Amino acid sequence: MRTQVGIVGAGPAGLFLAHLLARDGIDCVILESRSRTYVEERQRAGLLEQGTVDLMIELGLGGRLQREGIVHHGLELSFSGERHRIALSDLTGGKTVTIYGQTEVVKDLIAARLAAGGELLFEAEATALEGLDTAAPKIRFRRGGEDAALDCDFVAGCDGFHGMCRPAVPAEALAVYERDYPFAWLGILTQSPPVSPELIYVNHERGFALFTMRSMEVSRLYLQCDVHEDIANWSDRRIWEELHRRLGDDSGSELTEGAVLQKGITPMRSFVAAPMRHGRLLLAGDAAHIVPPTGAKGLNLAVADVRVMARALAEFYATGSPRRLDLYSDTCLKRVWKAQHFSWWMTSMLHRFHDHSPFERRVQLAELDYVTGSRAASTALAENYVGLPFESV
Ligand code: RFL
Ligand code: PHB
Repeated sequence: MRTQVGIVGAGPAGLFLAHLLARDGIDCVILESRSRTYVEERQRAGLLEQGTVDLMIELGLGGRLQREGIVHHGLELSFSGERHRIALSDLTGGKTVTIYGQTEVVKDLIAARLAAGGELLFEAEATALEGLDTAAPKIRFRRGGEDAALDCDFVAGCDGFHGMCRPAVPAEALAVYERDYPFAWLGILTQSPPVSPELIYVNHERGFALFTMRSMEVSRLYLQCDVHEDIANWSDRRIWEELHRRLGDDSGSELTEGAVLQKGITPMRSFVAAPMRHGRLLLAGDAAHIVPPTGAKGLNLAVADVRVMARALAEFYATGSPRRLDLYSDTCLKRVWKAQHFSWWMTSMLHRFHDHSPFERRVQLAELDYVTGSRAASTALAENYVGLPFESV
């Protein structure tokens, strides 16, 4: 089997890349280790930056997004028992964010890719990369119990944090920067209307909470919990009680309870591997970097990476020039590090740290008071949250 760009992984990075390449007439094949249903049902992100929404529309993939996505013009920060609104649109010259589940993005991209006759192989697990230092790399993969190989010009490593592409780079060629947090998020998906039309981020004595949504009928709710927490210790009753408490919903009338459709625990991590290119292997999305979800940046960063990658590959195939490919890693990392800073900052400002002294706790609350009280500080939060402009190269 042969193609121009062999893509490992059908998450947001791999799928957006395939659509961008197809638009430029570049041939690609996606190998995905999981089944189509598994990939489409995996509960993850929910918040799209304006630039991600614009790209879906530009690629002709925005039909359902424009009908079903929920456009948000602001968010709320809750601390010391009070809620404060950050007017995202007013502070950013009219920019918005859109609630549309990653599950829905992935479904739309897969359906459109298959309808266009794109090669997207499910249950095809990449097992080894060869010849990354040559102009003819090869991806070995396993499908239906058989070993096979995909010959290509470039390998796009879009296989997420636990994938095999990043480990295929010799350790001495990769610098790793990371930070683990001493807490995790317990997330539930529930058949109940959102508490409020806008997202509420809560800094509470008992820990962080986030009230978000997937539609006007389905909510997505998160609680800060211990990093070693066992989900078996969290009955639905205990989860609802904790959510009411952190929301300050003493009467129980604000947050409507509903059937819990899904629940799980996500560890929090900041991670960057650099450079994002090794020979003919280009890494993108979670394969190269992870942010804690507090800033809602993971999916959006994956999309920003593959925009840069597709443009570089298009220039290479059109002119033979490797100029943009040579700039790929540095261009992406500029945005990645700003998103790292923002995600770390939001995480630090909004969570309870058990090793914080009373002094550090008061400084944290003072920061929240400043961010919500100062137009300059609110603007800094807002412009990062809606998404920084794309770098032009
Ligand atoms: P993905 O989505 O992990 O996709 C990688 C794909 O590669 C496949 N794969 C392989 N395929 C073939 N061969 C192999 N050897 C393979 N190994 C792996 C995997 O099966 C998978 O299908 O990475 P990608 O494309 O880089 O996308 C990244 C995003 O999924 C991730 O950053 C976001 O979900 C993060 N995130 C959020 N991002 C946002 O922008 N906004 C949010 O609101 C937001 N909220 C979240 C989040 C992530 C969360 N969790 C669960 C980590 C909330 C949560 C709770
Ligand atoms: C979500 O809707 O799942 C979501 C929204 C905002 C975040 C994280 C997750 O910061």
